[in-house]
Amino acid sequence: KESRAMMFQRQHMDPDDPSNNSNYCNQMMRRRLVTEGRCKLLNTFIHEPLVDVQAICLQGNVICKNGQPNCHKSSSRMKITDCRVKSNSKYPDCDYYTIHKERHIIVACEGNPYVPVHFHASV
Ligand code: PAP
Repeated sequence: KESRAMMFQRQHMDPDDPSNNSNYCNQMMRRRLVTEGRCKLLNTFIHEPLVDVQAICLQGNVICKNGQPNCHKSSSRMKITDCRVKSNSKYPDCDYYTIHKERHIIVACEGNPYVPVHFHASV
């Protein structure tokens, strides 16, 4: 069975540089099986080495929006791509805007080792 840590990597990690291709999100959301069952409204891919993203779990601790205490904010900005669904897209034909940003990111971490399991926000 896929662990929460593996699910985070599948849905959010892409250490390659941001793509020029405006179809990036349509392809990645499908390839990484993020659109199984519904068109997820917003999903973020992170273009940084996995070790640098895992290290966020040792960086600034913040309270998550749901009140849980296990959120952590990256001390540096990271290259990310936001995939935001177009309002006219109809499952299973999920159509996304591809939006590149450089932001601090907030992830929730769990377990031993303490690793990212949920992408919370970019700020
Ligand atoms: P996401 O990364 O796309 O946000 P999401 O399904 O919201 O995915 O979160 C992934 C897992 O992190 C969830 O576990 P589950 O798949 O077994 O349901 C969620 O419960 C877990 N999680 C851990 N800590 C938090 C937190 N502070 N806030 C939200 N989800 C959390």
